Amino acid sequence: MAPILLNCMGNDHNEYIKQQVHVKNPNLESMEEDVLYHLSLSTKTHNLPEMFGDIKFVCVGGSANRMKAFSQFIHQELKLPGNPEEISDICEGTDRYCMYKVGPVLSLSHGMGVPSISIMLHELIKLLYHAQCRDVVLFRLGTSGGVGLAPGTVVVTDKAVDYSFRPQFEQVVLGKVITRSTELDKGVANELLQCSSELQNIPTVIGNTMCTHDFYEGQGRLDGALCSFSNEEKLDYLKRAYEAGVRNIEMESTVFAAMCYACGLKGSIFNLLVHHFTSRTQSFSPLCSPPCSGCGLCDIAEPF
Ligand code: R2B
Repeated sequence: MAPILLNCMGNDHNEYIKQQVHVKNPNLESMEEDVLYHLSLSTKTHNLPEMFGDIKFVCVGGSANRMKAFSQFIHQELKLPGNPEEISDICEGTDRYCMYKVGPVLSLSHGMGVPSISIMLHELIKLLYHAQCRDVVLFRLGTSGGVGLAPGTVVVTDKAVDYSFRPQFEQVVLGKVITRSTELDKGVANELLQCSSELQNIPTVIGNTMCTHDFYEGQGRLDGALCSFSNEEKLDYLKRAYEAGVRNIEMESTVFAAMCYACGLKGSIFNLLVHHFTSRTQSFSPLCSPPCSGCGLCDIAEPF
């Protein structure tokens, strides 16, 4: 048990426990050292409570450059002292992920796809636990493809769903499939929607986000190195996804939601749509907001 907990007495005890970051692994208690290998940090070589104990918001996104730019933006927004250009990468000992801390905000990259974000999340959640962080909210700020929505729209995720539109994440553990809930924090999602209503020119909707394990065939694209279906079959699948409430497709949401939920963290996801899926062959369209009707793709971004 973290030493700080031993001092916690009285009526606030339950609230205190609720706000803590939980890990669901009894083995961690007896380990002399926990090496957060892909973050290039360790409980022996770094004072994690001192470095990270004040973290309240963790923002994760796929690209290293984008998360650096985001941390510089937050630095300016929070009017922190120092030069935002000089913010350094805490994980510079590894080139797997990057991490920037600006006041109470941590900004991390997670790469592409479930395996990549899952490794980062294991180590991030242990980091928050070792640092004795409390009352932390995690956001995934992603890019994705829209279903029946124009590029430039932001989708705040209601439910993160799998390829069959089910709100669950399947993990293979010791050869068996374990199913975990992908419930996200409704309060944070509503706050995000509320904030977006105050921003002009950024249409924002709430909807289900489908997570796939592949960018090409897995998302019904016709332009990968392999394609085992027709355009009609693709459109039929997208139509069924739309009817099940899916408004965008990406590659990380279900494991993000499942790990946040299992560890008692408030998790929320919002994705900018950089393209949509109703085009005949192309994966990408320019980011047209409002729809330009000149790129040949925007005009078919209507709901089915
Ligand atoms: C969105 O963009 C990436 C694929 O281009 C992937 O990480 C995702 O979810």
